[in-house]
Amino acid sequence: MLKRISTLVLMGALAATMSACGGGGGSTGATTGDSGGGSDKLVMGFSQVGAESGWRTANTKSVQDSAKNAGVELKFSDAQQKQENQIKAIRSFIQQKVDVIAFSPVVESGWDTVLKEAQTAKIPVILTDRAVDSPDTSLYKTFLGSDFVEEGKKAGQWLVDQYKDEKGDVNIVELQGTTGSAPANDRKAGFADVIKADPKFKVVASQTGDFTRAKGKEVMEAFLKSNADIDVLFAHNDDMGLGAIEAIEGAGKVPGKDIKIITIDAVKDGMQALADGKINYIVECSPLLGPQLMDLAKKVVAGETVEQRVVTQETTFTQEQAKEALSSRQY
Ligand code: GZL
Repeated sequence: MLKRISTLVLMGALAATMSACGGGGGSTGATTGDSGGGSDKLVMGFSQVGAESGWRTANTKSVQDSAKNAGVELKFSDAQQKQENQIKAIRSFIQQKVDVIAFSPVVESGWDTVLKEAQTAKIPVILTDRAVDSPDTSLYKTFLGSDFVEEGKKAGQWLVDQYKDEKGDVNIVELQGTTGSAPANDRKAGFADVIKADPKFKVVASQTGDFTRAKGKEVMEAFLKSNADIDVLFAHNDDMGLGAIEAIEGAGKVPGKDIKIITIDAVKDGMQALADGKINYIVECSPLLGPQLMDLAKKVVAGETVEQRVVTQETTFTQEQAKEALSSRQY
């Protein structure tokens, strides 16, 4: 009997040790991924915004493929664009004692409490893709993502250059990204900052399309009904621009000609529309953050100092450049 009890005690101790070392094992309900079971792999809890756009799908693939290539055990959670689901997932990662937490915050505000819980649990956090507006930058180790203000400025500058000889008003409608999100706030600000140079540029309507094709089409239909003379559409992502194209064609107008269209992302469908002349200019926003994320995670877990801000490199595309680039696009 004694032998049996001692064996059980030993097995219990072994199981406890295994679950502590890699944060493996245990189902959280909110996440998917390799159950692991205490391997010595680095364990990352990743909370993704959702699957709202082509960009997001490509970003998810980049993170998942990079985790596999880097030998990182990934616990992945899709929040369906709801902040409360991201907060639940982060709490679940804390309970599982993962080695590092990474997430793309769906909106900028409301993260301090849960990030403080991660800090108390001594689990480092990496922001990827989108930022938070907390003044306490000790709550995360680094922010890897694009400069959205710069993206908005590039979109505005193209418009200013295209219409430099225009004498009359240039009526612009704007499809904003998800309300409260960093890309929506910053792209809007960057664009407005550039076009304010000339009062002929008038934003006659601006509303969220939530980064989705369906909502972009719905809002553009409303814009077309309430504005007789639209010259330009600025859409914060390709997907809303593609939805708007359907609305513009449904109204008997020619996208890219009757209404010039500027979008941001440069996903394959957007680049195809640009090559076809239905979109006029795209500012790239790369979703391929996976490799850099895994590299940063390993450094952070090893206690190395990393830059507080890592800006992804990206470019812009005209119609001709899209025709050349299409065949080699990764997303
Ligand atoms: C930008 C990213 C945005 C994309 C959209 O980094 O957060 O969210 O521009 C996506 O396509 O939905």
